Amino acid sequence: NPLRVGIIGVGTMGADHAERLAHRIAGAELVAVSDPDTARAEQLAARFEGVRSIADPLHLVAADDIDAVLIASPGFVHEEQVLACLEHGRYTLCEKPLTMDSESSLRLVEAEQKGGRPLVQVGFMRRFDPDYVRLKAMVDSGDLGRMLLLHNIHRNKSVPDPSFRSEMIVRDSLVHEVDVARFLFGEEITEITVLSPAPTRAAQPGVVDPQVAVFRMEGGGLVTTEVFVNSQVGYEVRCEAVAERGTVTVGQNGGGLSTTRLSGDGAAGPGLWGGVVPGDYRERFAAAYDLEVQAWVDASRRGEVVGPTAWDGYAATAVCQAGMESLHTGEPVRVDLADRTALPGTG
Ligand code: ISE
Repeated sequence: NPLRVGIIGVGTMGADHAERLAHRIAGAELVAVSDPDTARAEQLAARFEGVRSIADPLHLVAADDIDAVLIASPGFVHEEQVLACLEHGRYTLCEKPLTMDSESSLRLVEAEQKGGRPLVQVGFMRRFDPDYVRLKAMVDSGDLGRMLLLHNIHRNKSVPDPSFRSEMIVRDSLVHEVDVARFLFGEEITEITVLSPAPTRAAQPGVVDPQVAVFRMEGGGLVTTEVFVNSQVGYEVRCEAVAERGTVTVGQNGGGLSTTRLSGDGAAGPGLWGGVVPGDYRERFAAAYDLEVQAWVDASRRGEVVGPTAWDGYAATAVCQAGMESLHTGEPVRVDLADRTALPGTG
């Protein structure tokens, strides 16, 4: 039987996922959507045959014909929605951030563990991006020796939402690099520093953009990240892993199509490269989102959870919370995670 899915939140990502589930994902059936903007939810539902709009997201979770829920609402409503999914035993794919602070994320980790079976996947789609997957395989193979450093660049053309202020850059954008660092190193982050360079005039007054973050890893590795959400140019996500015997880079030239060619000087001159920079994350990570949602559907139908877990969501939230503190002082802030072995159902 197909996995019967409901989507909560019909903003950019919710609508994108609806399209994906309805047309590109095997083994899933989009059944219902829910959003406080009921007119928008109804409009989206009307685009697909047999899909209904349910005003209250918690009613969607509880509906008899729902097996799994994709949560694409804003982070501040995630805790109650994920809890409802856990209570009703719904497989859940929750977009990042898992919740707004580490305490509430930890409550979800604990609630899931008390329920006795994993149900939550967090929407860190980079883990499904074929380029990041290749980079991880190369690092894990050990051919290049131990990984020492990661350098990330994360640029958005602009952010549409006026509420996207300095802290949100940490919580909504930097959080991806937090997960990438934990994923590639396979370790926790123990300290974060967020520095505030002079801001671009394209940012709203008072917003720190760009930002530069430094993470210290458990094993001593360091990660540097530039986040710049009003770069004006396009969506650029790059990651360079530096290991003892070489480096590997993802997303050179914006992660889009890239070309090399001769300069005007002909064969004697230097080579040039150029290409196209994708406009936004839906374009750059289209394959990652497809693979992520397909993996979620396949795993849910097998009664399993794959990919980033509630713990990964919690750890990322805890790092970002420390990052928001560092944003105000420029000083390093320690990240203290809960003792994983002391959680119910583990250790
Ligand atoms: C957005 O929420 C995302 O998740 C994108 O990947 C990120 O690049 C963007 O900055 C966020 O606003």
